[in-house]
Amino acid sequence: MTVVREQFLEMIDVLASAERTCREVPRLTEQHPALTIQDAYAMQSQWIQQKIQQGARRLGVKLGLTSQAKQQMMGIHEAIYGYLVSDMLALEWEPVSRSTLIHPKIEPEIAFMMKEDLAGASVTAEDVIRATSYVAPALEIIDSRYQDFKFTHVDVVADNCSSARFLIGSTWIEPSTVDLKSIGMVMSKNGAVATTGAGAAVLGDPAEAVAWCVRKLAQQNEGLKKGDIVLSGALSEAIPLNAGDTIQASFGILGTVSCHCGE
Ligand code: OOG
Ligand code: MG
Repeated sequence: MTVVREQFLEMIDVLASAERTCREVPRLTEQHPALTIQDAYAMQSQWIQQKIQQGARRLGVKLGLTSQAKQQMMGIHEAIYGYLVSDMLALEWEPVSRSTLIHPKIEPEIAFMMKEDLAGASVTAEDVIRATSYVAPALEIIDSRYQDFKFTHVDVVADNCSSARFLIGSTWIEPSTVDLKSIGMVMSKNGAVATTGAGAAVLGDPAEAVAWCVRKLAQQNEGLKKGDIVLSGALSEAIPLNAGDTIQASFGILGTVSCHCGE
């Protein structure tokens, strides 16, 4: 049985209310096994439109499952993308409130700031570098709305790829001046090393990952916009985030970014 578009609204309501009330919900595919990946991207886009109508602003795009570590961790072997909106932006000097989240995890990423629109089915990593004003260190807090943080490919796409919050560090570098592949990363939690990674973990090159995303967006007649922030995907696995934790990710020449989690 195919899923009709009217049912999307009900499913979006389930996810939106899980987010609002900080309660996990069953995976959508349990009740709707016929949902396709196209349905999931359509639903994601409808959910974001709803957030924008309710006053949020589009801030950019995020990639997910771009590293082998993350694909293995989640058992999904393809990259995914979702959208970033203004109520997801968190600041380094303000604690992130644990009680506004369900079961958050945090992961290190490289952010791209776009200086021009970029769209098209044949965009390359070189095009991405040319269209980027700066790269910066970032942390993403993911918070799947699903029970036990477990999902299928279709479920996670519909859930806007588990997006919850993100923070951008203050070292901004022109991308042509760094080799993003060879950037090393160490993420620590409360002073102890938690994970390590490298730029090359992100589909071989974070710029390549962003190019993949632009080509994928082209299938929906979408693209990146001037001013967009793009999170290119985690460089390592994500770690649980609890009240009282201080997380710092250091990216060598790309600087550091930190996050404190409050009650
Ligand atoms: C999906 C989102 C993954 C990343 O950077 O790989 C992601 C998830 O693991 O919940 O944001
Ligand atoms: Mg991520």
